[in-house]
Amino acid sequence: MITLYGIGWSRANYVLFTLEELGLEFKHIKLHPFEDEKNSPEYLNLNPMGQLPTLVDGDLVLTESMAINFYLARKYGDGKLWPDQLEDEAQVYKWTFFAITELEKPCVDIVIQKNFVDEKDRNFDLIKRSEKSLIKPLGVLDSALAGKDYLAANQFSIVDINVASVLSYALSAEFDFSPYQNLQRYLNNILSRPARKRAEAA
Ligand SMILES: N[C@@H](CCC(=O)N[C@@H](CS)C(=O)NCC(=O)O)C(=O)O
Repeated sequence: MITLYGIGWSRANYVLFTLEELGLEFKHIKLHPFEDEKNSPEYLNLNPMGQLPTLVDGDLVLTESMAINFYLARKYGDGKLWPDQLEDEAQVYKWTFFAITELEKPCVDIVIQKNFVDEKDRNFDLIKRSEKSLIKPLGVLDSALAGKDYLAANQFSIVDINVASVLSYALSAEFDFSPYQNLQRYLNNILSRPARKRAEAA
């Protein structure tokens, strides 16, 4: 039995997308990142960082959203979300690490400031710095997607879930992707998948 901890709008959304894409049954415990329950001794026992998400699958307790997605894709994908060739697998690692090292922090900072902080307390400098820091990596990603629908092996895979999910934070804060036409097309395509829609409703 699979259990996922983490409310849908937290980074648990990356994992929900994967679980839905694979059609897996799971129990969803909607822990909230800003509430105390995530610091209960029971939860800290699973995730000593007191963060979301955490996945429990039988005896395995796994934290770190991207590691969880890699695990699910390899264990349950049956060839579906994980490319066969080593060279394509390398692209899965490359763009996933790119997403969490170059894109995720500014995207999360923007969404927190714009969607969770009252306008009078909003850190506009942080928003500006975050938007600026996205210009170069988004340009690189946009170029990599020229003439392509997916980031690895010309097929939908876990890396598309990972990258599009990270960028969905910026989209939800109405970040302007119009200078990045390839990326905009890509995000529309990946984030309109039925599994993503079901994940958003979870
Ligand atoms: N690197 C971790 C980050 C997890 C994380 O920061 N989660 C946020 C919610 S999106 C959280 O739990 N924040 C509450 C806290 O850090 O106390 C992952 O990808 O799983």
